[in-house]
Amino acid sequence: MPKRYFWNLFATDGFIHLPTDPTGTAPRKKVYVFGFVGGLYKVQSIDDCGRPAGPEKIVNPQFDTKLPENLDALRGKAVIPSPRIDIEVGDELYLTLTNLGLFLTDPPILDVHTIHIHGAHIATQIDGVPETSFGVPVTPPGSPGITVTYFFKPERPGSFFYHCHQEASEHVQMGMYGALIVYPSMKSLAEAGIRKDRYRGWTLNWIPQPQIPVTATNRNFAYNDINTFFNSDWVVLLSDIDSRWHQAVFEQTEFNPVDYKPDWWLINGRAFPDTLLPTTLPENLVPDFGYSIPDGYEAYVRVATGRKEHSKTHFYGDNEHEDCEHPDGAESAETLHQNKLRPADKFLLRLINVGYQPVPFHTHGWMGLIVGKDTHPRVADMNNPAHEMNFTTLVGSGESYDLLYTADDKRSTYADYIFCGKAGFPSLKQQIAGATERSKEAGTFIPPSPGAGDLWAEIILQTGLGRGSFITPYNWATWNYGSAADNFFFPQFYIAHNHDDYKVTNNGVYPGGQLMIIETDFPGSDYKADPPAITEPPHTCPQD
Ligand SMILES: [Cu+2]
Repeated sequence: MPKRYFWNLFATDGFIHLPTDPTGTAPRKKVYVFGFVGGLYKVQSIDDCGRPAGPEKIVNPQFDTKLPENLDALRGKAVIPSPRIDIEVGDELYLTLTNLGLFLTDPPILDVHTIHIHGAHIATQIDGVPETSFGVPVTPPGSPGITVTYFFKPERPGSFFYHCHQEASEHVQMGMYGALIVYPSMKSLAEAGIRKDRYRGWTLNWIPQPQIPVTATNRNFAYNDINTFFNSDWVVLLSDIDSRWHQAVFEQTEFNPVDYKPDWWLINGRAFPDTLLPTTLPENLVPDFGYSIPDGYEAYVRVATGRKEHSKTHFYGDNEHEDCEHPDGAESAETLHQNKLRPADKFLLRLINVGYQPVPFHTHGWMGLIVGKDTHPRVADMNNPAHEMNFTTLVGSGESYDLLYTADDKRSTYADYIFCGKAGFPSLKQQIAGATERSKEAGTFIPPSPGAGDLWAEIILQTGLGRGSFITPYNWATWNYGSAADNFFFPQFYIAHNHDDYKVTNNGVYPGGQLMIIETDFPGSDYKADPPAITEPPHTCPQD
Protein backbone atom coordinates (compact mmCIF):
# COMPACT_ATOMS: atom_id res chain seq x y z
CA MET A 1 0.00 0.00 0.00
CA PRO A 2 1.47 3.38 -0.94
CA LYS A 3 2.20 5.94 1.71
CA ARG A 4 2.34 9.64 2.32
CA TYR A 5 5.65 10.55 3.86
CA PHE A 6 5.84 13.87 5.66
CA TRP A 7 9.49 14.85 5.95
CA ASN A 8 10.56 17.95 7.84
CA LEU A 9 13.91 19.36 6.79
CA PHE A 10 15.61 22.27 8.51
CA ALA A 11 18.27 24.38 6.80
CA THR A 12 21.08 25.30 9.16
CA ASP A 13 24.87 25.44 9.43
CA GLY A 14 27.55 23.52 11.31
CA PHE A 15 31.09 22.19 11.19
CA ILE A 16 32.61 18.96 9.96
CA HIS A 17 36.06 17.79 11.04
CA LEU A 18 37.90 16.21 8.13
CA PRO A 19 40.76 13.72 8.57
CA THR A 20 44.25 14.95 7.72
CA ASP A 21 46.16 11.65 7.82
CA PRO A 22 45.62 7.99 6.87
CA THR A 23 44.93 6.86 10.43
CA GLY A 24 42.25 9.43 11.14
CA THR A 25 43.78 10.20 14.52
CA ALA A 26 45.82 13.33 13.70
CA PRO A 27 44.32 16.76 14.48
CA ARG A 28 41.46 17.37 12.07
CA LYS A 29 40.55 20.17 9.69
CA LYS A 30 37.50 22.06 10.92
CA VAL A 31 35.34 23.12 7.97
CA TYR A 32 32.23 25.30 8.06
CA VAL A 33 29.22 23.82 6.20
CA PHE A 34 25.55 24.42 5.40
CA GLY A 35 23.09 21.56 5.34
CA PHE A 36 19.64 20.15 5.95
CA VAL A 37 18.88 18.30 9.17
CA GLY A 38 15.68 16.68 10.42
CA GLY A 39 13.88 13.64 9.07
CA LEU A 40 10.62 11.80 8.70
CA TYR A 41 7.97 13.49 10.85
CA LYS A 42 4.83 11.47 10.13
CA VAL A 43 3.48 8.83 7.75
CA GLN A 44 0.06 7.82 6.44
CA SER A 45 -1.15 4.95 4.26
CA ILE A 46 -3.07 5.84 1.09
CA ASP A 47 -4.90 3.77 -1.51
CA ASP A 48 -3.85 3.53 -5.16
CA CYS A 49 -6.00 6.58 -5.95
CA GLY A 50 -4.13 8.64 -3.36
CA ARG A 51 -6.96 8.70 -0.81
CA PRO A 52 -6.09 8.41 2.88
CA ALA A 53 -6.42 4.79 4.03
CA GLY A 54 -5.47 5.17 7.66
CA PRO A 55 -4.56 7.66 10.35
CA GLU A 56 -1.49 9.87 10.24
CA LYS A 57 1.18 8.42 12.48
CA ILE A 58 3.75 10.74 14.01
CA VAL A 59 7.07 8.91 14.13
CA ASN A 60 9.48 11.70 15.15
CA PRO A 61 7.69 14.33 17.28
CA GLN A 62 10.98 16.15 17.76
CA PHE A 63 10.62 17.40 14.16
CA ASP A 64 7.29 19.17 14.82
CA THR A 65 7.90 22.61 13.27
CA LYS A 66 5.37 24.39 15.48
CA LEU A 67 7.51 24.12 18.61
CA PRO A 68 10.36 26.68 18.78
CA GLU A 69 12.35 24.45 21.16
CA ASN A 70 12.44 21.72 18.48
CA LEU A 71 13.84 24.16 15.96
CA ASP A 72 16.38 25.68 18.30
CA ALA A 73 17.67 22.20 19.21
CA LEU A 74 18.59 21.67 15.55
CA ARG A 75 20.41 24.95 14.94
CA GLY A 76 24.09 24.62 14.11
CA LYS A 77 23.86 20.82 13.71
CA ALA A 78 24.44 20.56 9.95
CA VAL A 79 26.83 17.95 8.57
CA ILE A 80 27.41 16.60 5.08
CA PRO A 81 25.35 14.92 3.68
CA SER A 82 21.71 15.79 4.38
CA PRO A 83 19.33 12.96 5.35
CA ARG A 84 18.77 10.06 2.95
CA ILE A 85 15.13 9.83 1.88
CA ASP A 86 13.80 6.42 0.80
CA ILE A 87 10.39 6.11 -0.86
CA GLU A 88 8.64 3.88 -3.42
CA VAL A 89 6.93 4.43 -6.74
CA GLY A 90 3.37 5.58 -6.00
CA ASP A 91 4.22 7.12 -2.64
CA GLU A 92 3.70 10.81 -1.97
CA LEU A 93 6.53 12.82 -0.48
CA TYR A 94 5.76 16.05 1.37
CA LEU A 95 8.98 17.90 2.18
CA THR A 96 8.45 20.74 4.59
CA LEU A 97 11.35 23.17 4.69
CA THR A 98 12.10 25.39 7.66
CA ASN A 99 15.01 27.81 7.22
CA LEU A 100 16.76 28.17 10.56
CA GLY A 101 19.25 30.69 9.17
CA LEU A 102 23.02 30.56 9.32
CA PHE A 103 23.76 31.79 12.81
CA LEU A 104 27.28 30.46 13.37
CA THR A 105 28.68 33.33 11.32
CA ASP A 106 29.07 36.89 12.54
CA PRO A 107 26.83 38.53 11.48
CA PRO A 108 24.35 35.71 10.70
CA ILE A 109 23.66 34.92 7.03
CA LEU A 110 19.93 35.24 6.38
CA ASP A 111 19.78 33.75 2.86
CA VAL A 112 16.65 31.97 1.71
CA HIS A 113 16.94 28.23 0.96
CA THR A 114 15.07 25.81 -1.28
CA ILE A 115 14.80 22.09 -2.04
CA HIS A 116 15.38 21.05 -5.64
CA ILE A 117 14.82 17.36 -6.39
CA HIS A 118 17.40 16.53 -9.04
CA GLY A 119 15.96 14.38 -11.82
CA ALA A 120 12.33 14.73 -10.77
CA HIS A 121 9.69 15.48 -13.39
CA ILE A 122 8.14 18.12 -11.24
CA ALA A 123 6.11 21.30 -11.77
CA THR A 124 8.23 24.46 -11.96
CA GLN A 125 6.30 26.00 -9.07
CA ILE A 126 7.91 23.46 -6.74
CA ASP A 127 11.17 22.89 -8.63
CA GLY A 128 13.17 24.58 -5.90
CA VAL A 129 14.75 27.23 -8.10
CA PRO A 130 14.09 30.50 -6.28
CA GLU A 131 14.22 32.56 -9.47
CA THR A 132 11.40 30.50 -11.00
CA SER A 133 9.51 29.62 -7.85
CA PHE A 134 10.21 30.70 -4.28
CA GLY A 135 12.73 30.65 -1.47
CA VAL A 136 11.96 29.91 2.15
CA PRO A 137 12.79 32.81 4.50
CA VAL A 138 14.49 32.53 7.89
CA THR A 139 12.70 31.52 11.08
CA PRO A 140 14.41 33.44 13.89
CA PRO A 141 15.35 31.73 17.17
CA GLY A 142 12.46 31.32 19.60
CA SER A 143 9.81 31.31 16.86
CA PRO A 144 7.63 28.53 15.46
CA GLY A 145 8.60 27.46 11.95
CA ILE A 146 7.95 29.67 8.92
CA THR A 147 7.44 26.77 6.50
CA VAL A 148 6.66 25.91 2.91
CA THR A 149 6.09 22.31 1.78
CA TYR A 150 7.34 20.72 -1.45
CA PHE A 151 5.44 17.80 -3.00
CA PHE A 152 6.89 14.97 -5.10
CA LYS A 153 5.14 11.90 -6.49
CA PRO A 154 7.77 9.62 -8.05
CA GLU A 155 6.82 8.00 -11.35
CA ARG A 156 9.79 5.68 -11.59
CA PRO A 157 12.47 4.10 -9.42
CA GLY A 158 16.06 5.24 -9.32
CA SER A 159 18.86 7.08 -7.55
CA PHE A 160 17.84 10.72 -7.21
CA PHE A 161 19.26 13.42 -5.01
CA TYR A 162 18.11 16.77 -3.71
CA HIS A 163 19.89 20.02 -3.03
CA CYS A 164 19.32 23.68 -2.28
CA HIS A 165 19.16 25.81 -5.43
CA GLN A 166 19.52 29.23 -3.84
CA GLU A 167 22.82 30.62 -5.19
CA ALA A 168 23.50 27.01 -6.09
CA SER A 169 27.19 27.55 -6.81
CA GLU A 170 27.76 28.37 -3.15
CA HIS A 171 25.00 26.51 -1.30
CA VAL A 172 25.72 23.16 -2.98
CA GLN A 173 29.43 23.51 -2.33
CA MET A 174 28.64 24.35 1.27
CA GLY A 175 26.95 20.96 1.66
CA MET A 176 23.18 21.31 1.13
CA TYR A 177 22.51 17.93 -0.55
CA GLY A 178 21.35 14.40 0.17
CA ALA A 179 20.28 11.19 -1.59
CA LEU A 180 16.67 10.44 -2.51
CA ILE A 181 16.18 6.78 -3.39
CA VAL A 182 13.00 5.60 -5.08
CA TYR A 183 12.38 1.85 -4.95
CA PRO A 184 9.90 -0.04 -7.12
CA SER A 185 6.61 -0.85 -5.38
CA MET A 186 4.99 -4.28 -5.45
CA LYS A 187 2.46 -2.70 -7.81
CA SER A 188 5.05 -1.28 -10.20
CA LEU A 189 6.86 -4.65 -10.20
CA ALA A 190 3.58 -6.47 -10.91
CA GLU A 191 2.93 -4.18 -13.86
CA ALA A 192 6.23 -5.49 -15.25
CA GLY A 193 5.14 -9.09 -14.63
CA ILE A 194 7.18 -9.50 -11.43
CA ARG A 195 5.21 -10.95 -8.55
CA LYS A 196 5.68 -12.81 -5.30
CA ASP A 197 3.27 -15.31 -3.80
CA ARG A 198 3.52 -17.71 -0.89
CA TYR A 199 3.50 -20.84 -3.04
CA ARG A 200 5.85 -20.10 -5.92
CA GLY A 201 7.99 -17.32 -4.47
CA TRP A 202 9.06 -14.74 -7.05
CA THR A 203 7.77 -15.16 -10.60
CA LEU A 204 8.26 -13.32 -13.86
CA ASN A 205 5.20 -13.63 -16.13
CA TRP A 206 4.18 -16.48 -13.80
CA ILE A 207 7.45 -18.35 -14.40
CA PRO A 208 9.24 -19.13 -11.11
CA GLN A 209 12.46 -17.19 -10.47
CA PRO A 210 14.29 -19.39 -7.95
CA GLN A 211 17.37 -17.15 -8.05
CA ILE A 212 15.39 -14.51 -6.13
CA PRO A 213 15.14 -15.48 -2.44
CA VAL A 214 11.62 -15.59 -1.02
CA THR A 215 12.74 -13.19 1.70
CA ALA A 216 13.36 -10.49 -0.92
CA THR A 217 11.00 -7.53 -1.02
CA ASN A 218 10.30 -4.86 -3.61
CA ARG A 219 13.18 -2.96 -2.00
CA ASN A 220 15.57 -5.62 -3.34
CA PHE A 221 15.10 -4.34 -6.91
CA ALA A 222 16.65 -1.26 -8.46
CA TYR A 223 14.08 -1.05 -11.24
CA ASN A 224 10.94 -2.81 -12.46
CA ASP A 225 13.17 -5.45 -13.99
CA ILE A 226 13.91 -8.94 -12.66
CA ASN A 227 17.59 -8.55 -13.59
CA THR A 228 18.03 -5.65 -11.17
CA PHE A 229 17.61 -7.82 -8.06
CA PHE A 230 20.23 -7.18 -5.38
CA ASN A 231 20.92 -8.51 -1.89
CA SER A 232 22.09 -5.12 -0.67
CA ASP A 233 22.30 -1.60 -2.05
CA TRP A 234 24.63 1.21 -1.04
CA VAL A 235 24.53 4.93 -1.66
CA VAL A 236 27.86 6.31 -2.87
CA LEU A 237 27.28 10.06 -2.82
CA LEU A 238 30.34 11.78 -4.29
CA SER A 239 31.31 15.38 -3.62
CA ASP A 240 34.33 17.62 -3.24
CA ILE A 241 35.30 20.53 -1.02
CA ASP A 242 37.52 23.57 -1.37
CA SER A 243 38.15 24.38 2.28
CA ARG A 244 39.28 27.92 1.37
CA TRP A 245 35.84 28.66 -0.06
CA HIS A 246 34.16 27.39 3.10
CA GLN A 247 36.44 29.55 5.23
CA ALA A 248 35.69 32.58 3.05
CA VAL A 249 31.94 32.05 3.51
CA PHE A 250 32.44 31.70 7.26
CA GLU A 251 34.49 34.90 7.43
CA GLN A 252 32.25 36.58 4.82
CA THR A 253 35.20 37.52 2.65
CA GLU A 254 35.33 37.35 -1.13
CA PHE A 255 35.86 34.07 -2.95
CA ASN A 256 35.56 33.78 -6.72
CA PRO A 257 34.06 30.36 -7.56
CA VAL A 258 36.17 30.13 -10.72
CA ASP A 259 39.15 29.78 -8.38
CA TYR A 260 37.68 26.49 -7.19
CA LYS A 261 40.45 24.04 -6.30
CA PRO A 262 39.25 21.22 -4.06
CA ASP A 263 41.44 19.80 -1.30
CA TRP A 264 39.08 17.15 0.15
CA TRP A 265 36.99 14.55 -1.72
CA LEU A 266 34.06 12.89 0.00
CA ILE A 267 31.96 9.73 -0.14
CA ASN A 268 28.71 10.17 1.76
CA GLY A 269 30.11 13.31 3.37
CA ARG A 270 33.26 11.66 4.66
CA ALA A 271 36.86 11.28 3.54
CA PHE A 272 38.83 8.07 4.06
CA PRO A 273 39.50 6.63 6.65
CA ASP A 274 36.18 7.93 8.00
CA THR A 275 34.47 5.94 5.23
CA LEU A 276 35.22 2.87 7.38
CA LEU A 277 33.23 4.16 10.34
CA PRO A 278 29.64 3.41 11.28
CA THR A 279 27.30 6.27 10.45
CA THR A 280 26.68 7.14 14.10
CA LEU A 281 29.69 7.81 16.34
CA PRO A 282 29.47 7.93 20.14
CA GLU A 283 29.41 11.55 21.30
CA ASN A 284 32.76 11.24 23.09
CA LEU A 285 34.48 10.55 19.75
CA VAL A 286 33.13 13.69 18.07
CA PRO A 287 34.89 15.70 16.72
CA ASP A 288 38.36 14.25 17.41
CA PHE A 289 37.62 11.03 15.51
CA GLY A 290 35.12 12.35 13.02
CA TYR A 291 31.41 13.07 12.99
CA SER A 292 28.15 11.21 12.68
CA ILE A 293 26.24 11.25 9.42
CA PRO A 294 22.58 10.41 8.81
CA ASP A 295 21.35 6.80 8.55
CA GLY A 296 21.64 4.99 5.24
CA TYR A 297 25.05 6.33 4.27
CA GLU A 298 27.23 3.45 5.47
CA ALA A 299 30.22 3.27 3.10
CA TYR A 300 31.85 0.14 4.55
CA VAL A 301 30.34 -2.41 2.18
CA ARG A 302 30.07 -6.01 3.41
CA VAL A 303 28.98 -8.76 1.08
CA ALA A 304 29.07 -12.54 1.11
CA THR A 305 30.72 -14.39 -1.70
CA GLY A 306 29.30 -17.53 -3.20
CA ARG A 307 28.71 -19.37 -6.38
CA LYS A 308 28.00 -17.47 -9.51
CA GLU A 309 24.75 -18.44 -11.15
CA HIS A 310 25.02 -20.57 -14.27
CA SER A 311 23.93 -17.85 -16.60
CA LYS A 312 27.28 -17.16 -18.14
CA THR A 313 25.92 -14.96 -20.87
CA HIS A 314 25.46 -12.40 -18.12
CA PHE A 315 29.17 -12.13 -17.56
CA TYR A 316 31.46 -11.18 -20.34
CA GLY A 317 34.81 -12.92 -20.26
CA ASP A 318 33.83 -15.67 -17.86
CA ASN A 319 36.52 -18.33 -18.16
CA GLU A 320 35.96 -20.55 -15.17
CA HIS A 321 35.90 -24.25 -15.96
CA GLU A 322 34.13 -26.20 -13.30
CA ASP A 323 35.20 -29.53 -14.72
CA CYS A 324 38.80 -28.69 -13.87
CA GLU A 325 38.31 -27.93 -10.17
CA HIS A 326 40.22 -30.44 -8.11
CA PRO A 327 38.04 -32.30 -5.66
CA ASP A 328 40.17 -31.88 -2.53
CA GLY A 329 41.20 -28.27 -3.02
CA ALA A 330 39.32 -25.03 -2.91
CA GLU A 331 35.99 -26.77 -3.28
CA SER A 332 35.72 -29.14 -0.35
CA ALA A 333 32.45 -31.00 -0.10
CA GLU A 334 31.37 -28.74 2.73
CA THR A 335 32.31 -25.62 0.86
CA LEU A 336 30.59 -26.80 -2.25
CA HIS A 337 27.49 -27.55 -0.24
CA GLN A 338 27.45 -24.13 1.38
CA ASN A 339 28.14 -22.35 -1.86
CA LYS A 340 25.41 -24.24 -3.63
CA LEU A 341 23.04 -23.09 -0.95
CA ARG A 342 24.28 -19.55 -1.16
CA PRO A 343 24.64 -17.85 -4.50
CA ALA A 344 27.05 -14.93 -4.57
CA ASP A 345 25.62 -11.73 -3.17
CA LYS A 346 24.54 -9.21 -5.71
CA PHE A 347 25.13 -5.70 -4.50
CA LEU A 348 24.19 -2.38 -6.01
CA LEU A 349 26.31 0.74 -5.77
CA ARG A 350 24.27 3.88 -6.34
CA LEU A 351 26.87 6.33 -7.59
CA ILE A 352 25.62 9.91 -7.34
CA ASN A 353 27.93 12.81 -8.10
CA VAL A 354 26.94 16.15 -6.60
CA GLY A 355 30.51 17.46 -6.64
CA TYR A 356 32.02 19.94 -9.07
CA GLN A 357 34.37 17.49 -10.77
CA PRO A 358 33.78 14.28 -12.76
CA VAL A 359 34.65 11.11 -10.82
CA PRO A 360 36.16 8.06 -12.59
CA PHE A 361 34.96 5.61 -9.95
CA HIS A 362 36.87 2.33 -10.00
CA THR A 363 36.00 -0.85 -8.14
CA HIS A 364 38.56 -3.60 -7.59
CA GLY A 365 37.66 -7.26 -7.87
CA TRP A 366 34.60 -7.30 -10.05
CA MET A 367 33.06 -5.65 -13.04
CA GLY A 368 29.99 -3.55 -12.41
CA LEU A 369 27.00 -3.91 -14.70
CA ILE A 370 25.33 -0.56 -15.32
CA VAL A 371 21.67 -1.30 -14.67
CA GLY A 372 20.60 2.32 -14.43
CA LYS A 373 21.68 5.80 -15.45
CA ASP A 374 19.99 8.96 -14.19
CA THR A 375 17.01 6.96 -12.81
CA HIS A 376 16.36 5.05 -16.04
CA PRO A 377 17.02 1.31 -16.39
CA ARG A 378 19.68 0.12 -18.77
CA VAL A 379 19.10 -3.59 -18.85
CA ALA A 380 17.40 -4.04 -22.19
CA ASP A 381 20.04 -6.39 -23.53
CA MET A 382 21.14 -8.74 -20.79
CA ASN A 383 22.42 -11.26 -23.34
CA ASN A 384 25.11 -8.88 -24.47
CA PRO A 385 26.01 -6.81 -21.49
CA ALA A 386 29.61 -6.18 -22.47
CA HIS A 387 28.98 -2.60 -23.46
CA GLU A 388 27.45 -1.97 -20.06
CA MET A 389 30.15 -3.66 -17.97
CA ASN A 390 32.56 -1.22 -16.38
CA PHE A 391 35.57 -1.46 -14.14
CA THR A 392 35.61 2.31 -14.09
CA THR A 393 32.50 4.44 -14.40
CA LEU A 394 32.91 8.12 -15.15
CA VAL A 395 30.27 9.94 -13.14
CA GLY A 396 29.87 13.57 -14.12
CA SER A 397 28.49 16.19 -11.81
CA GLY A 398 24.73 15.77 -11.58
CA GLU A 399 24.77 12.18 -12.90
CA SER A 400 23.78 8.96 -11.16
CA TYR A 401 24.74 5.43 -12.14
CA ASP A 402 23.42 2.21 -10.63
CA LEU A 403 26.05 -0.51 -10.80
CA LEU A 404 25.24 -4.13 -10.02
CA TYR A 405 28.04 -6.45 -8.85
CA THR A 406 28.15 -10.19 -8.29
CA ALA A 407 30.49 -11.13 -5.44
CA ASP A 408 31.65 -14.40 -6.93
CA ASP A 409 34.21 -16.62 -5.29
CA LYS A 410 37.82 -16.47 -6.54
CA ARG A 411 39.12 -19.44 -4.55
CA SER A 412 38.97 -22.03 -7.30
CA THR A 413 41.45 -20.02 -9.36
CA TYR A 414 43.68 -18.44 -6.71
CA ALA A 415 43.64 -20.37 -3.42
CA ASP A 416 46.13 -23.02 -4.57
CA TYR A 417 48.61 -20.41 -5.73
CA ILE A 418 48.29 -18.30 -2.57
CA PHE A 419 48.38 -21.06 0.04
CA CYS A 420 50.18 -23.94 -1.67
CA GLY A 421 52.32 -22.45 -4.38
CA LYS A 422 52.09 -23.33 -8.05
CA ALA A 423 54.17 -23.53 -11.21
CA GLY A 424 57.35 -23.75 -9.18
CA PHE A 425 56.52 -20.81 -6.94
CA PRO A 426 56.23 -21.43 -3.20
CA SER A 427 53.18 -20.23 -1.30
CA LEU A 428 52.69 -16.49 -1.14
CA LYS A 429 53.37 -16.52 2.59
CA GLN A 430 56.73 -18.23 1.96
CA GLN A 431 57.54 -15.75 -0.80
CA ILE A 432 56.82 -12.78 1.47
CA ALA A 433 58.81 -14.28 4.35
CA GLY A 434 61.71 -14.92 1.96
CA ALA A 435 61.60 -11.40 0.53
CA THR A 436 61.56 -9.93 4.04
CA GLU A 437 64.54 -12.04 5.12
CA ARG A 438 66.57 -11.25 2.01
CA SER A 439 65.82 -7.52 2.20
CA LYS A 440 67.04 -7.52 5.80
CA GLU A 441 70.28 -9.13 4.65
CA ALA A 442 70.55 -6.66 1.79
CA GLY A 443 69.90 -3.67 4.03
CA THR A 444 66.82 -2.57 2.10
CA PHE A 445 64.22 -3.70 4.60
CA ILE A 446 61.87 -0.93 5.72
CA PRO A 447 60.27 -1.84 9.04
CA PRO A 448 56.61 -0.93 9.40
CA SER A 449 56.42 2.68 10.58
CA PRO A 450 54.65 3.25 13.90
CA GLY A 451 51.03 2.43 13.37
CA ALA A 452 51.65 0.81 10.05
CA GLY A 453 50.89 -2.58 11.55
CA ASP A 454 47.42 -1.15 11.83
CA LEU A 455 47.71 1.07 8.78
CA TRP A 456 44.45 2.78 7.90
CA ALA A 457 42.81 1.16 10.88
CA GLU A 458 44.38 3.10 13.75
CA ILE A 459 41.16 5.04 14.12
CA ILE A 460 39.33 1.76 14.56
CA LEU A 461 41.72 0.64 17.31
CA GLN A 462 41.82 3.91 19.19
CA THR A 463 38.09 4.38 19.18
CA GLY A 464 37.17 0.79 19.94
CA LEU A 465 34.81 0.87 16.98
CA GLY A 466 36.33 -2.33 15.62
CA ARG A 467 33.74 -4.49 17.20
CA GLY A 468 31.03 -5.15 14.69
CA SER A 469 32.90 -4.05 11.63
CA PHE A 470 36.45 -5.25 11.94
CA ILE A 471 38.18 -8.42 12.87
CA THR A 472 41.38 -9.03 14.74
CA PRO A 473 44.17 -8.48 14.03
CA TYR A 474 42.63 -5.33 12.53
CA ASN A 475 45.09 -5.47 9.72
CA TRP A 476 43.96 -6.51 6.31
CA ALA A 477 47.33 -7.62 4.98
CA THR A 478 48.11 -9.65 8.11
CA TRP A 479 44.76 -11.29 7.90
CA ASN A 480 45.32 -12.35 4.35
CA TYR A 481 48.83 -13.74 4.73
CA GLY A 482 49.75 -13.99 8.39
CA SER A 483 49.69 -16.71 10.99
CA ALA A 484 46.33 -15.58 12.29
CA ALA A 485 44.78 -16.57 9.03
CA ASP A 486 46.68 -19.59 7.84
CA ASN A 487 44.92 -21.00 4.82
CA PHE A 488 41.81 -18.89 5.25
CA PHE A 489 40.87 -17.07 2.09
CA PHE A 490 38.30 -14.79 3.69
CA PRO A 491 37.51 -12.09 4.43
CA GLN A 492 38.81 -10.31 1.36
CA PHE A 493 39.11 -6.56 1.17
CA TYR A 494 38.60 -4.86 -2.15
CA ILE A 495 38.99 -1.13 -2.46
CA ALA A 496 36.84 1.15 -4.57
CA HIS A 497 37.99 4.68 -5.30
CA ASN A 498 38.25 7.73 -7.48
CA HIS A 499 40.85 6.86 -10.11
CA ASP A 500 42.03 10.44 -10.30
CA ASP A 501 44.31 9.08 -7.63
CA TYR A 502 45.38 12.43 -6.26
CA LYS A 503 41.78 12.65 -5.06
CA VAL A 504 42.48 9.59 -2.90
CA THR A 505 44.16 12.03 -0.53
CA ASN A 506 43.20 14.44 2.19
CA ASN A 507 44.71 17.71 1.02
CA GLY A 508 47.47 15.71 -0.69
CA VAL A 509 48.09 13.11 2.03
CA TYR A 510 47.60 9.53 0.75
CA PRO A 511 45.49 7.52 1.40
CA GLY A 512 42.38 9.56 2.04
CA GLY A 513 39.58 11.15 0.09
CA GLN A 514 37.25 9.11 -2.10
CA LEU A 515 38.27 5.63 -1.03
CA MET A 516 36.06 2.92 0.42
CA ILE A 517 36.34 -0.77 1.28
CA ILE A 518 34.25 -3.72 0.18
CA GLU A 519 34.65 -6.61 2.61
CA THR A 520 33.88 -9.98 1.06
CA ASP A 521 32.96 -12.73 3.50
CA PHE A 522 32.85 -16.49 3.24
CA PRO A 523 29.33 -17.73 2.52
CA GLY A 524 27.45 -18.13 5.77
CA SER A 525 30.27 -16.77 7.90
CA ASP A 526 29.65 -14.26 10.64
CA TYR A 527 32.62 -11.93 10.84
CA LYS A 528 30.49 -9.41 12.68
CA ALA A 529 30.39 -11.67 15.71
CA ASP A 530 32.91 -11.03 18.45
CA PRO A 531 34.99 -13.15 18.23
CA PRO A 532 34.19 -13.76 14.59
CA ALA A 533 32.41 -17.03 13.91
CA ILE A 534 34.38 -18.55 11.10
CA THR A 535 32.98 -21.58 9.39
CA GLU A 536 35.33 -21.49 6.44
CA PRO A 537 37.31 -24.73 6.19
CA PRO A 538 41.05 -24.01 5.85
CA HIS A 539 42.27 -24.51 2.33
CA THR A 540 43.80 -27.92 1.67
CA CYS A 541 46.54 -28.23 -0.91
CA PRO A 542 46.23 -30.65 -3.83
CA GLN A 543 48.16 -33.91 -3.60
CA ASP A 544 50.97 -34.16 -6.10
CU1 LIG B 1 20.55 27.18 0.48
